[in-house]
Amino acid sequence: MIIEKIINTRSRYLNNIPVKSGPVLYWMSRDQRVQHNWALLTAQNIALELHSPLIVAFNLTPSFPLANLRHYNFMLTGLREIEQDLLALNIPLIMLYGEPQQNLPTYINQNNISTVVMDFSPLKIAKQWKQTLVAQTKATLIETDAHNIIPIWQTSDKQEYAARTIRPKIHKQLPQYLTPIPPTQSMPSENLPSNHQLINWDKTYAQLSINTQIKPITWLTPGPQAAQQTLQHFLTHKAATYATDHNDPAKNTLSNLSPYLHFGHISAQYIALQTTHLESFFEELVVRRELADNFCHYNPHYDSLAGAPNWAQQILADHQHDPREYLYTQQELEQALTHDPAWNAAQVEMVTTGKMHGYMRMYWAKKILEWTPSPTQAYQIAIYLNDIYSLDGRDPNGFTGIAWAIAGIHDRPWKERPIFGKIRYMNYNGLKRKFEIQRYIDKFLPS
Ligand code: FAD
Ligand code: FO1
Repeated sequence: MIIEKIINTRSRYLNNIPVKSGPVLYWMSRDQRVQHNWALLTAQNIALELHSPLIVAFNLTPSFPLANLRHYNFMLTGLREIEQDLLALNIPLIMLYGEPQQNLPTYINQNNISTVVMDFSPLKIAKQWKQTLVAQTKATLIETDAHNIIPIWQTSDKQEYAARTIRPKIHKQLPQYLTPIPPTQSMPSENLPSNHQLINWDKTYAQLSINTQIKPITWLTPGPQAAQQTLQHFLTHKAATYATDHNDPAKNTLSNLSPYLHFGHISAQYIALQTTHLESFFEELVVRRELADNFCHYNPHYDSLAGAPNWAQQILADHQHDPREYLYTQQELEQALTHDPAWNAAQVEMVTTGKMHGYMRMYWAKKILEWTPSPTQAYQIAIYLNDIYSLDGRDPNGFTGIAWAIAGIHDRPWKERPIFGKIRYMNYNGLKRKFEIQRYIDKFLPS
């Protein structure tokens, strides 16, 4: 298989150093799994073609924004499983600790790595990590989008206006990209150096200096195996009622796959191949999710009001000084001390379980806009609370969901009203009219 065929349209060069023989490194970051991982497959195919060693490295940084013990526990438990999955294929997993800007160039140069494959992330932090590498190494650098079914740069070369504009671009290319994913194979036994040291996980945990106030969750088991089981459970018990019930917070029909998708424990393409018949689920998993990556990739202000469309920024500014009937501080919101039991229940759900029902997330964020002094503060508070408590937080879906709720990203202008301007409005009566919202409230608030 010639190299050019391996580096197909799911990958792109980040520098113009031609591939040459020598150790191949897959720097695993966003897509933390061994099977159904296009970045690992790209690295493996290059290594096999060049009869070179294949190594996988994960750089553990204690400073991932707003991450704490709840997230690191989920992620590290998954990585322990991944180390075993790689060993079974004679592939070593190397754990680097600290800042990747220092660690990766050093590791690459000290081990004469000739090719580095990285998975794709649209977030600024990942782009900064990679920019440092491009400047500091002589290795060939390749980026593979292992997260999206259609590589972000293939779907569209610009920020899309809404789901309705990206949907046809996605559906047109699905026949080419929504294909079965080849298995990650076993490497020759000599690929695993005889002196390879397993990761000391106790030491890894011990050296993590992170916020430990927010406790890990126990209702969801981390890792690729549990992700598969969660998918099967969804397909067996929930898929049939997803279309009618997925917006109903009083019902339990969501897949609970978002923490696994966020940490890459499961491939969206693998899920999509099994859910093409579930139209509304497929729409969320493929169109909405890949629209979020599109927004974060092409809009550097995805995490602030500056990223909103001009009509929204203008209208929110016009209503900035409208009287607010209710005003809450970040602490009051964090402690679910508002006058609204449905909002408080959603906040308690997120704090206690690490996951808030998708429909309530829309309501939750919109009320933060209504009950804080300015849209800028609303943005900051929504991102902060979503990202310190949600297992699936710190994710393009989160930045995009908050931008949709507060600043009308991917939405249209609605009838003008106080505070919201023309941003879509949601209220408690709507919840009462549509759902048995009291059942949701009773689940999370003491009666
Ligand atoms: P399911 O309904 O079972 O959906 C399956 C998958 O489809 C999800 O895992 C996700 O990958 C995708 N999906 C579903 N709804 C959306 C959506 N609206 N936008 C993009 N992708 C979607 N999602 C996160 O992953 N992390 C977040 O931090 C996050 N924050 C949000 C904040 C706000 C204010 C809003 C309005 C939405 C947010 N979402 C976020 C999107 C959505 O609510 C979650 O992806 C979904 O509820 C995750 O639960 P699930 O996997 O059980 O959902
Ligand atoms: N990715 C890493 O490569 N190293 C980390 O230490 C790391 C920590 C982390 C903590 C919380 C979280 O939600 C994600 C985290 N990630 C980490 C994964 C992250 O999604 C990917 O790094 C992406 O590339 C960034 O978008």
